[in-house]
Amino acid sequence: MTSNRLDWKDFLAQRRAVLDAWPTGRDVADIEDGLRYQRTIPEDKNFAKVMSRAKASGRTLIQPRAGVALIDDHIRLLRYLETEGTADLLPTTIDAYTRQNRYEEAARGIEKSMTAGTSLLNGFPAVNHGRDGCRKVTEAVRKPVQVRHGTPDARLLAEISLAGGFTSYEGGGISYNIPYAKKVEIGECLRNWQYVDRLAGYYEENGLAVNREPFGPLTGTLVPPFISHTIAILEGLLALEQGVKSLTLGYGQGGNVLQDLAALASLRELADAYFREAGFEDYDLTLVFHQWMGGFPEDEAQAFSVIATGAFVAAAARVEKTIVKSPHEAMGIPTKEANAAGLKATRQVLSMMADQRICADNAVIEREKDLIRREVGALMSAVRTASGDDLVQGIVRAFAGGLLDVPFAPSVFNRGKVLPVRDNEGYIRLFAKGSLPLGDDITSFHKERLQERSKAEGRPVTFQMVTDDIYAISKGKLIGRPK
Ligand code: 8ZB
Repeated sequence: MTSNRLDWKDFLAQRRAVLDAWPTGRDVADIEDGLRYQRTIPEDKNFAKVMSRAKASGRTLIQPRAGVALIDDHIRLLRYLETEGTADLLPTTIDAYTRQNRYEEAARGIEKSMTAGTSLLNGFPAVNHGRDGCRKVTEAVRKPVQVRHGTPDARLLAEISLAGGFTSYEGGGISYNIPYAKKVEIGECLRNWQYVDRLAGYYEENGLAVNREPFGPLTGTLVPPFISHTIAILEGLLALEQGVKSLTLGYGQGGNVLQDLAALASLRELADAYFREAGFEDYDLTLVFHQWMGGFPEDEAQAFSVIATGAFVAAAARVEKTIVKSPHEAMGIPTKEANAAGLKATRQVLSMMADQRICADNAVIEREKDLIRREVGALMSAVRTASGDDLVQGIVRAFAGGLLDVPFAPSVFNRGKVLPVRDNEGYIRLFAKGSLPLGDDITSFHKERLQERSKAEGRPVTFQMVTDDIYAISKGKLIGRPK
């Protein structure tokens, strides 16, 4: 798979239309202005540098999600999370209208929020607030700030974010489409994300480190590690092609501790191997572990326990960053206090674990790592075969043929034939593999493991079992056993 860097002339031609989509686009028309501004940001507020330092020192950093409609409220919220919550890294979570490029509606949301005196948007509408609104936010806090969203066409948001002083940008052409959108064509989305990565690459060429983080957990619903790993690696390759250097790949907690540890160890190893094989050497890879992304218990004490087990795995796996949940997860967007409580619960576990080495040699972890390696290998070579010389085309064809398939995703461009289910120890396995190009050795291993559970529960593996597993953690269990 050769490099397909977006041509600079094409980039600039696109750029005009991108910036015309909303009046605040005009404020970032001078691309050099964004570079000049980023040069004034101190190193310890640069997301890429701070992630890199965490890697060197073996520390796990904590980051919440947070975003409200109005600038001053958003600043108060972030300041609270960095002081009370002890957050190492800050987010700016973008509202749903902005994620869908519906800036008129975001504008009405801002107005209504001002009248109501409270946020009526589910995030920070960064495009509407524009470059200077973003600069106000990023200047008001001490920690690096990342834009977190879920936007299939995130080009204008990226322009405004980088010119606005954010030093990290979440998302990717698969991970912000397949789990988030129903009808966005994959090739078009990937090309729009090439633009985002090219923009980040341009900052890098000018000596300004911009961290990029594909969204690892995808649908957050029983996603087998090899599926999210393959997509993370593909999005990593696409980003590197465009000149991205600081790359954070993610994985969402599955719940079986050994599977999660194996997944995190193999994500690092496999990403490095595939990047190097593709000829990339000059990049800085870090990992993010997401605390449980599925349904949470409503009870706050129970929710804290889910948070703490995630924190334990993050520490044991020695990832550079963990995204923290709150005890309000089951209810929706947390109050600032609940958000800080999730951070502090996580901090406690990480601190107690800081000097411990947990993830040593372990035959089960090795077995799972080897399995993931073979599974990712099967998918990657299928995508490569489908690619010819163009990774974008390869990914489009792979989804069309079901060679890539994300469980429980809303996109019509995703086959949706893969069904995961837990085995008798809670490992996430495949009940239905759809058209995933996995060999018989792999599929029979999955089958055997599921037969064990079937026998233990005295019921066949059915869609009911899948449903039981989806709700199990919210009901206080890992595995959805019959009563
Ligand atoms: C895919 C991410 C879902 C998670 C949280 C949800 C959930 C979304 C906000 C937020 C704080 C926000 N989330 N929007 N958390 N402030 N504006 O993202 O609660 O955990």
